[in-house]
Amino acid sequence: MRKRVVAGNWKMNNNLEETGALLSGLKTKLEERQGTEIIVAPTFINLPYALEALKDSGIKVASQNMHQAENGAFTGEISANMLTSVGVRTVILGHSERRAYFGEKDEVLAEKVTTALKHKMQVIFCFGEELEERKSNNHFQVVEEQLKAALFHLDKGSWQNIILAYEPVWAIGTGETASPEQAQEMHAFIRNVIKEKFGTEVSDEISILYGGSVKPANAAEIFAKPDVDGGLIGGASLDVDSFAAIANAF
Ligand code: G2H
Repeated sequence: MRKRVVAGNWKMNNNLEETGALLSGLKTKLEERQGTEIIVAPTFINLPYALEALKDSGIKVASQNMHQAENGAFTGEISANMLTSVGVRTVILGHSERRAYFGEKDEVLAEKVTTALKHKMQVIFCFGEELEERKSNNHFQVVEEQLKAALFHLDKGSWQNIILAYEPVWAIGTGETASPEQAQEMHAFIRNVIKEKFGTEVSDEISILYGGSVKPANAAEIFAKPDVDGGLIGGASLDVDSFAAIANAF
């Protein structure tokens, strides 16, 4: 059976005190949760604190980004080695906000994926079409190209450390969610793209998360779809009860 994952992307939210409150709430509510991998991604500066707070809880801690280079003159950036040296083993790459506001292109994302895997990190790779691309019926092509450009250089073995997160840009932080049918249609397409390139061994095992305005009210019907293996949650992950309800929505 494929791994189910519910990951919270906190984005640029929560200072130290707020981080502490959220983590202790999550620990209490989710520690005993079986069968679903729970991941939270606080801001860089609070990662060591989060790791300590969640020690022995089974909840994983991810960073929201990292640089592709090993080290060097890249002011303000964080390397894979820095992350793993404090115990962070999961990284979100390719989020649409990184693509839109920080100019991250597929080529750079391919390098980031390679670097993360070299450091034995687990990658949550995000991608998805914009509204205009869906309106013009180009969404399948766009998604296939994003996958090809950033992930098709990998060998089969690398896929055990990849989680895919389909996030249609028009549904991110907008309150508008893809319908469960739209999510299923795209997830099945994605699985097939992976199957054609890497075979069923990889495509049957890869967890594909849906992201974009997931909340307690819509999580269960989205997660019920056969090719949806969980969610990447933004806004609703900032509230203990909402995130716990989503994690329990399978
Ligand atoms: C998409 C998602 C989390 P939200 O960015 O990655 O955010 O749930 O707020 O739409």
